[in-house]
Amino acid sequence: MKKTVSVIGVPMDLGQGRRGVDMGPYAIRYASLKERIERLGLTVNDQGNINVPTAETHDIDNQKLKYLPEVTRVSEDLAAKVADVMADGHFPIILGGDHSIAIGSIAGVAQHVKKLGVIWFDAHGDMNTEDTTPSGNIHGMPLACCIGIGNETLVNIGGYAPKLKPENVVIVGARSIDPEERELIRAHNITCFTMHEIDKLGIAKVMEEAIRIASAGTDGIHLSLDLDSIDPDMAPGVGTPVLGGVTYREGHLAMEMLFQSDKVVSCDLVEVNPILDEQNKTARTAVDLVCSLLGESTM
Ligand code: HAR
Ligand code: MN
Ligand code: MN
Ligand code: MN
Repeated sequence: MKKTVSVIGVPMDLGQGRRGVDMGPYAIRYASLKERIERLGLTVNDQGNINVPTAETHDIDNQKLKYLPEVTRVSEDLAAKVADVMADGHFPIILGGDHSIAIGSIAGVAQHVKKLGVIWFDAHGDMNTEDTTPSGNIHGMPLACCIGIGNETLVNIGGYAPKLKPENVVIVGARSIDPEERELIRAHNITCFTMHEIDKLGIAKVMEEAIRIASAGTDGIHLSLDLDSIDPDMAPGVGTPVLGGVTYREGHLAMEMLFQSDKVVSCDLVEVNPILDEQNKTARTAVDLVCSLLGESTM
């Protein structure tokens, strides 16, 4: 585990349709992110926020890729910032914002860890492209972009593509996948552990497999943690809650196993929407989970 954590906020709400997710970075900081991580003996370097344009000051020109120029600009800025802190030897924690920010964060991480695995903790697959999207919301597309499919501009953020090999990508916690998105997940041979597999095999077995697949032939794992993976009882403050999610304890065991693997090099905490939340519960869940990822509850 690296000794310095760099926190980068991305108040992005242009990748989806509901107001408030741009306040996610503030809500997560308010839930004592820095203090909690410092208690683990790590140094926390808060790098502030990436500048994100205000939705009201821009028009939507493309209904299949809403706010594409704005999302592109933020993704490039974020990729550069993440690459910078990785070059300093830090562990980046990127605070969303909606999940479209993973296009930029993974572009930055994969510049340093060229053979990168990803564990995508999410109720959704985020594997749509401009041709399959039912909404035009870019937060439903970031995983596709990272494996090199979809809009060319988004695929080439950071000036290179693809960022990931599908064989090192694992989705965990899925329970809401669009029909054409499912076809893409299958066609690209991405491993997807839905809630069905978690129920049947148990989270320990699922994570053991997920870590094995994301580690095979790679030099590190990026965790992209969408808080809607967690059941709405502990994570109600998300734009697209889906019943029947990962429980609080399953989430913690998953994070603890990732810590013990010693493979994780970076992580995203995304989709926290304080307007939809109950007394900042979702941000507190996010902080609890990231502390387990960084070694809190193991001996
Ligand atoms: N699959 C749907 C779409 O593409 C919904 C995506 C949902 N969103 C997220 N991302 N919260 O995980 O629009
Ligand atoms: Mn530094
Ligand atoms: Mn997502
Ligand atoms: Mn999701």
